Amino acid sequence: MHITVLAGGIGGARFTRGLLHHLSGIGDGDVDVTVIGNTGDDIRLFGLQICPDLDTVMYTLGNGISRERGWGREDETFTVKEELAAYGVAPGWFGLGDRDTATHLVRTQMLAAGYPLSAVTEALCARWEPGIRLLPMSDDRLETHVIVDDEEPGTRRAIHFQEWWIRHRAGIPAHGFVLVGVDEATPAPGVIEAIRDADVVLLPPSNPIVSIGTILQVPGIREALRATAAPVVGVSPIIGGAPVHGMADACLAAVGVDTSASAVARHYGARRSAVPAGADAGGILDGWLVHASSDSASVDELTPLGIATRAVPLLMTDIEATASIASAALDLAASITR
Ligand code: FO1
Repeated sequence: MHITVLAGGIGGARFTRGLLHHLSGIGDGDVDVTVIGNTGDDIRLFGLQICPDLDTVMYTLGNGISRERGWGREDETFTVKEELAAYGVAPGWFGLGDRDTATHLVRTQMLAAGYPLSAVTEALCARWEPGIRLLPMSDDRLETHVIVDDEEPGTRRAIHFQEWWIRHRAGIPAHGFVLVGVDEATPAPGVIEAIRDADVVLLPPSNPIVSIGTILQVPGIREALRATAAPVVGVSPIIGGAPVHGMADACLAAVGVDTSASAVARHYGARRSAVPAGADAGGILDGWLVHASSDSASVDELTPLGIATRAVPLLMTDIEATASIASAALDLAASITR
């Protein structure tokens, strides 16, 4: 059985860890999991190519993640960062860890030698053994930039997503997001096949705009999701009107989507309508999990739209709770017939 997961950073990594725990718990050895990772968060800093969401998935599943931060390495130090600051080298707001820097050095060196990002990611995963196949959404260089107000009233400028996210804590209004490089980008090798040949496609509670939404912008990926024979089931990142982690509400507001479990599902859109049954509805979702019981009303709202919806506890408080969510997503997928 092939399961394909489209993941961003912390939420996607935690969900996938629970999915693997569930699969090992039911002794389902003949299941393989492919994670298609978001690379829109990538940033070139101090000459290093940094891939936050790929590294967060790799470190989380490889047990090297900082449990406290959810990103970067356990037992981390920041001496290089301090020394760069002593030289007055900007930017000072990015948390560049020393152990993490080794990952960026290997990646940058391999990219410079001509290896594509997918080969680099495979090489890095050889050390971490995440238990999944981790594919970047594209081998092409892509960056999410955020449109914010400039000094002059009425003027705007673009800043890198990481500056908006880390330096500004998503606290300055975003007027939109631009995926720089997207027009020339193609999916990385294996990405389309992983969606086409999947038995189930899962959308974990990652940021629907700047993580999963970014993956969907790579030419060919949305089309592959709409065409796959696999049921596509998502997990709401919004519980009771608020994101549990991160700042998805600021991202949703930027694109005019309400911060609710229902609004996110409608944003993804139903793949097939309920009436007339099976007609193309233009979206990518077949199933959706919402939090019981704060969002149970979404079930009656979304089901008539063609999105099979169930309410289950969605707080990923520990690996057992997360495994239960993954199990519920797989059960929902199994109940969805083509
Ligand atoms: N997130 C922060 O809030 N502060 C940081 O200083 C920071 C540094 C960082 C370094 C490497 C890395 O892989 C991730 C890092 N993150 C940091 C998370 C990063 O901003 C991710 O893009 C977000 O978590 C969104 O997925």
